[in-house]
Amino acid sequence: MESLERAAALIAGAERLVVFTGAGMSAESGVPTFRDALTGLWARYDAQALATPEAFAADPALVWGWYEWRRELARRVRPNAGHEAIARLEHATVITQNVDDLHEQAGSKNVVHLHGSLFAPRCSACAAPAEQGAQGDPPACESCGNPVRPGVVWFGEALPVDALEKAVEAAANADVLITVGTSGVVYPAAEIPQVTARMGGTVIQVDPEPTPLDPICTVTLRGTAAGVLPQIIR
Ligand code: BV8
Ligand code: ZN
Repeated sequence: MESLERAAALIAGAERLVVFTGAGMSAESGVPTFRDALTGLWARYDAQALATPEAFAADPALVWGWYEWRRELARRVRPNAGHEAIARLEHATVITQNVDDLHEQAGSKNVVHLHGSLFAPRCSACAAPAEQGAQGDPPACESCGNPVRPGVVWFGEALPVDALEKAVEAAANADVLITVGTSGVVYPAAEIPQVTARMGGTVIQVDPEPTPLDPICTVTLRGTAAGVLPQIIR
């Protein structure tokens, strides 16, 4: 059976479906992936160096400015046909590494953010949620006066325990997991599809490039999120 047909049949027959997404999911909405060279003002920076507590401590205004730029971009873009196809899977658990809200904008209800969100800035000291759009580079916390930080998980930081637990449980119970647009190099997120495979579930991958997840995938579709997902999600 041709791969697209095989993937569509596996998805249609799935009882406990999980969709695991990375930056490639948002690429066709106009959001640069982590590995795309950072554009324009940020071209000379490396995302992995900027996305750390050390970078924020060294230069809060620079790191805050980068996230404000990404938040404004995320606010302007719209879900693509891939997000809309996933939103048709009403009972699926969507586990995303992305910090945009495109799955929610497309209508997905059960979205787990492993790496936080651009839309949840919080105080770097008392963790009080901060007003989006508060003035300052970065703004000062209204409760304790300390700097506000982006609400994302940086390299070297632990993932939110509740999100990780929910994701591992969903992946362990899944009979089918679709992994879309992730390079599968960042841990522990990259474990998620591997948990499904280890527990005997079927993994379907959608990515234009080879990834380290290839060996655990029953079906790999070499294409893009917006190009492939509407063909396999009926
Ligand atoms: C932790 C939020 C410990 C921030 C992100 C050495 C070996 C192994 C591990 C480590 C190591 N040294 C350090 C580590 C741990 C580290 C890690 O894994 N490092 C990697 C680089 C080796 N992990 C951590 O630090 C994690 N924390 O381990 O904490 C701990 C434990 C307890 C207590 C204290 C501490 C935290 C990691 C989270 C970092 N934050 N994002 C922000 O957004 O700014 S990670 C970020 O990059 C993304 O969220 C994503 O997870 C990751 C990779 O990005 P992808 O989504 O995969 O995107 P990428 O650009 O890489 O690839 C795009 C893919 O899409 C490609 O495959 C491409 O082909 C495809 N594509 C392109 N276009 C399309 C497409 N697909 C479909 N359609 C298209 N159109
Ligand atoms: Zn505070």
